Amino acid sequence: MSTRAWQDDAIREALRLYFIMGSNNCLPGVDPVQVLSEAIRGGVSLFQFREKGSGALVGDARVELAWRLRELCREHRIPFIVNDDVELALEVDADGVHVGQEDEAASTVRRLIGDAKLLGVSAYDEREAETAIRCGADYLGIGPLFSTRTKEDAKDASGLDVLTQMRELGMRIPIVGIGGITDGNAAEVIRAGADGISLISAISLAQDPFAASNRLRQVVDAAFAGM
Ligand code: 3NM
Repeated sequence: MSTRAWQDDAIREALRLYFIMGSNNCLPGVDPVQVLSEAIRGGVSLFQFREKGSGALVGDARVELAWRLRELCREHRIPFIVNDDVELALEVDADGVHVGQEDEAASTVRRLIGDAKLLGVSAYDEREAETAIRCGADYLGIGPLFSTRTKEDAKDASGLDVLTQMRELGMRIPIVGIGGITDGNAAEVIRAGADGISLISAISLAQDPFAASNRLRQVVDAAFAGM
């Protein structure tokens, strides 16, 4: 029997509007703490700290930002996930870790974080998804579904068929779509079989992160209500 602390239904609920951000994803001069605060107010249901790529903070500044965002999530009872850094996740007592295919192996991360924390794994296709499930993933991030300019080494967009096929194959694991998701395509992602949408720029680069996340949340909730 699984001893995992997180049940699938709670994970699905948390995945609805999954916001990912690092300081380098924000508009120049904008404070990431302010962006996350507005985004939570607008309806974000989970946050992933991804301080990665050109211009990312390093060392103490990175850890300090992680603490501030972690505290904000705790205050609002939003799960806080760290991208690809088990040590940081344990230091700030994050709710989980998310790894991609090029990061530390999912099975290793599961061993290091134990069963009390969430493990998210990125996958591009059914084969990667099956491997991630075997390695102990609690949920999958499937993408890029649409083209994205935010991830420097992103693969070509897969389109939505990959989600439909995973569900047809009987994969019941909680899934969040990623890559190029906006309020214009979010509903299709849900209808194709995802439990939620994860995104960076649609909120982090918005002039009004509250309005952007509020609109995205409404689109997702309406898509579920119509199914
Ligand atoms: N991972 P935006 S795509 C962080 O396909 C990330 O695994 C991806 O940013 C993957 O919402 C991506 O701005 C970037 O397109 C998502």
